[in-house]
Amino acid sequence: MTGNKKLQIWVKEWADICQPDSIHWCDGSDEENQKLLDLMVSSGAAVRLDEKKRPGSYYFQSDPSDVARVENRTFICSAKKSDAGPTNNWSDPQEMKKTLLPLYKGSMNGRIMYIIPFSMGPLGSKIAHIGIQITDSPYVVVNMRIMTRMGKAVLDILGNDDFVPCMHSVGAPLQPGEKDRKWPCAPIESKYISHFPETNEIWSYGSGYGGNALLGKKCFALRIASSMAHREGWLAEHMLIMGITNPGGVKKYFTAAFPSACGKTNLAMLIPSIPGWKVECVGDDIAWMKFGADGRLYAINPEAGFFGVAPGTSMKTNPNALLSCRENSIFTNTGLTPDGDIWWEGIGYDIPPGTITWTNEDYDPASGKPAAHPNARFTAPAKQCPTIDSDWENPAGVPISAILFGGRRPSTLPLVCQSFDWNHGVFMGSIAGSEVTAAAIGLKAGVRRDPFAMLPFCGYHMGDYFAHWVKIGENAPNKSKLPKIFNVNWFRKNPEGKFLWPGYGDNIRALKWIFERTEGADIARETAIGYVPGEGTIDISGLSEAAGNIPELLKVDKNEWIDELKLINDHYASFGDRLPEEMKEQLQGLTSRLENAR
Ligand code: SAT
Ligand code: MN
Repeated sequence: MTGNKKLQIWVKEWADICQPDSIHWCDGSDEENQKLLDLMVSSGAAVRLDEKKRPGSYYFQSDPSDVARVENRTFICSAKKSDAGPTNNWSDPQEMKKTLLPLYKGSMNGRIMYIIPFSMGPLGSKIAHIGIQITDSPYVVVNMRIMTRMGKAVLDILGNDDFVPCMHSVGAPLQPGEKDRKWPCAPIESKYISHFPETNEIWSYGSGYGGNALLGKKCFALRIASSMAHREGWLAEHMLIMGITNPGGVKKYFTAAFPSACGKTNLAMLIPSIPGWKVECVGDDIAWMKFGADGRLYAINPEAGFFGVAPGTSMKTNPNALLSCRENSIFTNTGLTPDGDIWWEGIGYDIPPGTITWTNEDYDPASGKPAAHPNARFTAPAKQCPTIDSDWENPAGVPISAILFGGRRPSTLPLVCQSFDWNHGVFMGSIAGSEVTAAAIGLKAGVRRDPFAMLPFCGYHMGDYFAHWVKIGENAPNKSKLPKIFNVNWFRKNPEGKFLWPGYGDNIRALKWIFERTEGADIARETAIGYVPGEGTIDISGLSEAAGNIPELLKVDKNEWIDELKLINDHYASFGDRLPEEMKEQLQGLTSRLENAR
């Protein structure tokens, strides 16, 4: 319990509305965790995995209607619609609360209301923030225990201070005597993932899955935190944080933002293919950054775990991710093998006979249905990552030397390119995106812009967000100490549609060039779009086939860029008068540099 008056009142108010059978304040202990897991095993919601194969780990299957974040049911409820901007679903805050209150009324009948105190970031860090989540899902509690620092210690640190209230219900009250479902949730049309950025509140209803329900992650650490950061002058970003050490023992930290399906977790846990280089992981998804007393930008990973996409993760593609979930982990919507282990497509070995699919059916290759849902996830403690950085819990954060943006671009964007300056780097972030095929998104094919990889995660107007990044550069205590900004593209293809770059561990070759550029090395060639590697400056030692592709990978094609300008103009038009002058100037600058280019 707590002496915090605001917290006491808040919990009482919600208990009166949701009418749970009882209230449980989570202390975060091993005993509590085990009790909840045992409870879910005995109710049939969870399967305990084999103690030898997967110690301390559990398996869940969600409802087939509740398998991912629901962007069309995610709302930013600012007083003015214009403050949510063109990239968010908006609803009036009062209207949204009027819609939701009747849904929450009695929504916890027959259930326990759990109170989860959690810290995003190392306990006591000046960059960290505390949230309290109310939930009626024990699955959420055991996941939040991995993904955040959770429990009594957080209440002790909170004292009488303020916190971010995160309200969650799966929206499936039980009648007296009614048997619970394996994965309770509400139908899609009554799911609401609502954010009130002006009052720092989150109201989530109807879903038990991932970012819809583990409210510390996308809802707090990105949507609410980005608007707090906007007001307070810091950065809350959808970025991995990695440490990179050269053979001489010099260590630097980079952050990187990529749209989904670009291998962000793989990059965070990369195993370098060049001898002597070392990459360590601070975080794989979110970075909170503030200037330190020395004028450098410092980043913390607000999370304590990985909520990673399982399919495609193998000892070949990402051994460190696979090793991170070797024990004490939670698996959701993977396949379940007869010997009590998990399996998914792309795990690197054949499916054991008798495997059960995520929909709880016998796996049948003839059906064409996968064993694991494509968005199946592992929840694993970050400290179990073999390459976790020794400073990953440093409350001061780690000093950032470079910021990377990227996307899947089969053409146009070179392997790596450095911005001319901070605002040009902000421009690079603002036009980031991936080229998608029509089938993949059910929309028209083309470049899907995902500025700063924040499209579904920015809690306010995206144009104001660009302006905020410009302001961070302007107000930097020491401009020469700002991180350098780069764009990378691992996905360039030849005209036959074959990837030119091997990716994975060989991405260290681009990271090495970036590392050297942050030290001012004279290894760049100036082009209309920025600095690209000069001839012979990408380390190709031990790189067989792809070495011959380097000229193509570094090509800046004027005609492709003239086409790109049209697309950028369309993209920018959507931000109307909130597009900062500085970004218009960047676009103009690029246009005239291209016109003058040979
Ligand atoms: O489900 S989450 O939002 O936590 C993960 C993701 O969609 O990237
Ligand atoms: Mn993410």
